[in-house]
Amino acid sequence: MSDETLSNLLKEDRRFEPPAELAANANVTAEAYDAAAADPEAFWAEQAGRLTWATPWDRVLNWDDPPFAKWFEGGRLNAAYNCVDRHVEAGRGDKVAFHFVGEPVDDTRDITYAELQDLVCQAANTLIDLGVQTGDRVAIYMPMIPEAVVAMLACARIGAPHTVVFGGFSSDALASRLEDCQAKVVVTADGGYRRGAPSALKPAVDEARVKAAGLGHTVEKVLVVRRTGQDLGADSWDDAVDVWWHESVDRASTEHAHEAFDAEHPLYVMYTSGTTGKPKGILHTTGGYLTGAAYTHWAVFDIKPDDVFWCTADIGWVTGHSYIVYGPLANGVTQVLYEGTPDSPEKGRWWQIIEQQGVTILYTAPTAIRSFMKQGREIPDRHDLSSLRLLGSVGEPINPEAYVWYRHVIGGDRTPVVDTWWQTETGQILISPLPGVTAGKPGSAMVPIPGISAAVVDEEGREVAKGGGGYLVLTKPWPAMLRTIWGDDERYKETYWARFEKLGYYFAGDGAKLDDDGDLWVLGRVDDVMNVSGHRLSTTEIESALVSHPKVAEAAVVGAQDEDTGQAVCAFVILRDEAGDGGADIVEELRAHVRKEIGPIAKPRQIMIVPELPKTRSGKIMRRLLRDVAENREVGDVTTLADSSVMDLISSGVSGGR
Ligand code: 6R9
Repeated sequence: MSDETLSNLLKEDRRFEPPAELAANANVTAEAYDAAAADPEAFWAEQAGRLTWATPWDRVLNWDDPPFAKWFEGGRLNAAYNCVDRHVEAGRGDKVAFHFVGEPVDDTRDITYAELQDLVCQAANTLIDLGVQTGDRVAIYMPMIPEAVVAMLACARIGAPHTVVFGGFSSDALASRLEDCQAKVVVTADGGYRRGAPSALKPAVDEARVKAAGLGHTVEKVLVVRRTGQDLGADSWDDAVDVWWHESVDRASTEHAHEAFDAEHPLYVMYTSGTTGKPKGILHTTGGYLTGAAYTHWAVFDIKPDDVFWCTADIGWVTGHSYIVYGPLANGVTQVLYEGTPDSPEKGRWWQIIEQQGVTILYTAPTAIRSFMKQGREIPDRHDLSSLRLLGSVGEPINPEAYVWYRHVIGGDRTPVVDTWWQTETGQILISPLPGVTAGKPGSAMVPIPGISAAVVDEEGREVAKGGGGYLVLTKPWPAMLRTIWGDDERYKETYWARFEKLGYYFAGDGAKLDDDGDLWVLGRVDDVMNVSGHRLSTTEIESALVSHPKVAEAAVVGAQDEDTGQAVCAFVILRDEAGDGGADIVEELRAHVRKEIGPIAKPRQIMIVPELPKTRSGKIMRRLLRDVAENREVGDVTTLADSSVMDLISSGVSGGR
């Protein structure tokens, strides 16, 4: 990308200074940046000291054979011990680890660290009874219930890498993952609750087991939590394979002597979709990953002992791994774990939970924020949200308007917003404001956190000047980085390291821009950049321009082939509830608005008003499917959509036009 590229940088001049009290007591101050930059390895070694090691490491980083990193070489530790037992040993066993809030109202339960320790030991003993040995893989396919966390920690405790698969994924998706990582055991539930009704999970595991067998892989045992008690059908139980959790884990011993594993012992495999071909199994290991997750959770969220932290991600997404399970538990905090959706049984459910549980830090995704904007501020306004002191965002670039709304309506203008950039592959937050240091700028992820080296570079890997745009790269290894793609070192090198091989940079696949202050704006995946009459335009920028219009709640922009201009801008727009149908001239009004905000070149050729947008479970818009609609093609594979009926709604109901 050249400098002319993405030249329509958002003109954002709003700044939000850290609140004085937060700044005065912040975990991290501005000095941390220089200290870490002077000696990153010493910095990360200091952070690794947050953990309890059975054997100290000999070498902080072994980068002799790039891109294969070894962090804390020679060190040994147990991740589950670090997340649970050591807090109990330190006399904090009575502290609540999770305020669990089930989907059925009133289905709540508190689990202390001491109780969590018992549960994890029991589950570890059961997994061992089922034949799981250190190094075996265990798949977890569950709703958002405490047993999902317990299962993950039990795996970590015995050194059996877990692979968590979204409960919303199909049996095909599950089968291919079971086969790819050769999972020996699956932990699941009869079902979970979704919008007030039980929704079965176990039948999908049965199907996946048959499909995996067809691919030549045998799953030996399935451990089943009884969550909904729903009828699973007569032939859904195979005594040779299926084991009830309440008949095994609940009866198992609460004593389990943990063992320390090598710092590079595999902790988990998390599948993430590639642009082509089969999903990539991202491998994370133990010592470096836990260091990165624990430090960033403490630093970016300014964690204090009395905080009540709520990360709304699903456990089947990397955000749930790093910021529900490993980071927060390593730091011994109290969290909310919520099973349900934001708007069931009523639209204010999240705000009610914040009020009831006294949540102090909320970490969620822009897609959720935009859907609350769509519903209007009256709903959160009915609740007392004054316990909140910090807000976080992850998953996509946050549109400046959504950022300001989040800060103002949810945070009462008291709370900093940390826009955190990272990936499944990076394991930990890498680029983010620090709440006690950074003056926040709506829409910008700001600068790399201490200890991280990132850059925006051109095609040749040269750093762009301030005001320029290009590719986001990481120029030095970091502790929670992926170690490889499970079973495919070549694909690992090819996907992440080949693009800037000579320079040894990690290619993140995101486009970014540096503004005149040197702050970073992530513009989305590089394949989301369009070329209109030779001008490079970012989908994110046009989407943010649309969202800044008072009638618009949400927008997705794609480039569709166009005979005249190469690509043309096509926008799909959801209106705010209070805007009704937007009025007869809504399409022209919005086209004019984009023209005014960015320039004539960005004016959409087509705007379609739609009721919903296709999204993955982690809230990312699947633009590939919208491109199919914009180019009048049959819509492609929808198996990773959170709600696969959305595409029918869009295809049948598109209105508006040129
Ligand atoms: C944690 C997570 C990674 C991709 C990443 C980027 C996008 C995530 C972002 C963001 C702009 C942010 N992304 N956070 N873009 N600003 N704060 O989302 O992991 O599911 O692997 O997605 O998400 O495009 O490359 P993952």
